[in-house]
Amino acid sequence: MEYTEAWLKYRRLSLSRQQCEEKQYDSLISYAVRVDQGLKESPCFAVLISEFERGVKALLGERPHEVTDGSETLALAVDPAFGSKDAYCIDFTQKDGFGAITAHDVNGLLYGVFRLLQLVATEQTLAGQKWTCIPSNPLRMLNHWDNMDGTIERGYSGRSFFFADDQVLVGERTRAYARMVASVGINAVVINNVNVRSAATYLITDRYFDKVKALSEIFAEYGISLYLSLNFAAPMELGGLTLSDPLDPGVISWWKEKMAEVYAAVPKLGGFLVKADSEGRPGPFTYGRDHADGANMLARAVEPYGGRIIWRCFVYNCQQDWRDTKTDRARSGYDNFMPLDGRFLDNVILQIKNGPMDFQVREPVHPLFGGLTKTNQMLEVQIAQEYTGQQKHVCYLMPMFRQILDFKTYLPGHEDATVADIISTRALKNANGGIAAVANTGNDVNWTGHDFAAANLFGFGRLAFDTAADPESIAREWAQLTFAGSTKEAIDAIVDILMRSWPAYEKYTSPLGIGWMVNPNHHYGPNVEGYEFDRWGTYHRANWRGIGVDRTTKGTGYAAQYREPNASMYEHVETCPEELLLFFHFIPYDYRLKTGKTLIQHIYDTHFEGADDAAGFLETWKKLEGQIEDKEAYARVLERLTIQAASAIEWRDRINTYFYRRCGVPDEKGRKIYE
Ligand code: GCV
Repeated sequence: MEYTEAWLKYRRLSLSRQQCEEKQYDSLISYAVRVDQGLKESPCFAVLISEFERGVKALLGERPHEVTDGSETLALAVDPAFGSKDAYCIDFTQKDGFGAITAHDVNGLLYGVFRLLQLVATEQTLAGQKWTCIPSNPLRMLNHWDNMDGTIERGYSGRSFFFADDQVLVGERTRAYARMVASVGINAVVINNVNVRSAATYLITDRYFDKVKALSEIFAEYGISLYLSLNFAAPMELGGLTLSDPLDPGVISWWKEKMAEVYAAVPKLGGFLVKADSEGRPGPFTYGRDHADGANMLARAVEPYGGRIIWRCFVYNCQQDWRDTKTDRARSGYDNFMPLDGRFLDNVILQIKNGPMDFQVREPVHPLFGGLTKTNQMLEVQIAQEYTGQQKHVCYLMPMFRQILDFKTYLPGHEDATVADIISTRALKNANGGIAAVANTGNDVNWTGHDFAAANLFGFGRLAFDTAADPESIAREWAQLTFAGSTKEAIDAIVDILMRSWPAYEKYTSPLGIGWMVNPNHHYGPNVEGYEFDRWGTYHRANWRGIGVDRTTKGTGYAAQYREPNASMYEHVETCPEELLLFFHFIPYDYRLKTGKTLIQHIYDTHFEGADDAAGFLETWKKLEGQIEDKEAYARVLERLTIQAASAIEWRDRINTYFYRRCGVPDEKGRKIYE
């Protein structure tokens, strides 16, 4: 087996005929299609019918047949009057024994089919039930950081299945991938790393057009638009120009011609993702231009083809001096982009990381959300677990993402607007918006290295489609689908581990929002001062008195970037949420938290608790031996949980020892802390 079917196993149900009838599964067997002839020719239509037939056959043992004489028990219909783009409704309430999936468009029907199959695979009763699903976000995107040599930047699941040896790969796995991510509503995919170097710069040349086009066509069958990451210096590297100045007429016409060529060869291309002036990548700053100049120049070039430019706001000074306590990396996104609000064209979307630093286990929400009022915005999260255990540790991220999406921004004129309201375009009524995740897949047999990391891929799709979805329900559905055939006790235990995994990881790693206590470069494992004296702007400032970064008006002033009342909330120690206390304030070790514990005791306690939690996950899993149907998956998870339990002990001891040595305060409970 080269790869698993992840949550698309469709294991044959072991229900009696009567049970199937009670749940109304018998109505899936004869279906009619109510879709205009023109739409039937769309690339997605054949796929959705074959998915439907294949899924029902696998689950119920009988292949459904299409009827045209009005005798159907299920209707698959497209009705443009229903909902909005990609919306669908699964309705089993209308008349006895009859059901329907009605969708706004063919893509919506595909999502409806996948969802119906997932409902059946998890043995939900259809009779009398209705599911109306209108996507929260226009763009639901995965960003792969795959390099053309086959490596993956921050990849923890093997090598790329999009590239090897500077070639684009198009094969069975491409289709299996598209099918898998479409089944949870993903509609856009960037296949190459945002750090565009060497061969990847040539993806927009005829060296690769055939393969890129083939990929875009497979994706289109699953309702997915293909995007590419772009090298801002391409006019120099490909075109032989002496500069890439976005206001230079020669550069402007080079891009215009280039895009005409690209879209003639790959007409289905959705657009481009751009990392500019960040971590050594080229950008408009070199020419004294700003990011609106850069993004708009590209946006004009792709506009005739309906293309979009997704422009990242991860722009900061990565040559900082640790002695400088005024420059604050956290401020940089806002400082660079807030003055440009309103200057970006309609087909530009700013892609903003969830927090102001870089995907730490806990960060405040980026202040550009709620700051910007006239700009299309996308949220960028990371399911590749760069700083959250690298898919060796289980860390289910949907509870974190829900907190981010639910954060109240106090956007002027929309006092209740959350991040979800902004990116969905509900609050700003913008043309474009959505959510992107840095993807966690590779060519490992289970796609994601850790089998449990697939819950983040599945969950991201679900949450992107419905930002109000409940993380625990998502986890349960994923576990039931992926571990079909396992005992109920096993499914309950998996859900319990997933739901406790982010808090556990947070407990045994860096405390109260401070982040960054990892080994430099690869970012795995504890190293309390690994980034303390480096150039990356990632300091915790621990000394013998306390720890934390003063980001109040007396410090770097970062807290003031938020809208009120968030700015005041973060400014004051008393109102700052404690999980972010050290992100915003320097706190002495003897400071008493709301629990009554001192800061130092809190650090000791959480580190003992977190390591115990990780040990508990392993114990639970060991007890489930024989209850997980897929023996290979059982063994793989066992191996990862063993690694995690050992690593959590290393984290616990290093962090506790570091702080004990700093302040000399013993643990109140007298547990072993190494000298
Ligand atoms: C793709 C962090 C990561 C880099 C990544 C960068 C980004 O710095 O460590 O690997 O580069 O973020 O998001 O551009």
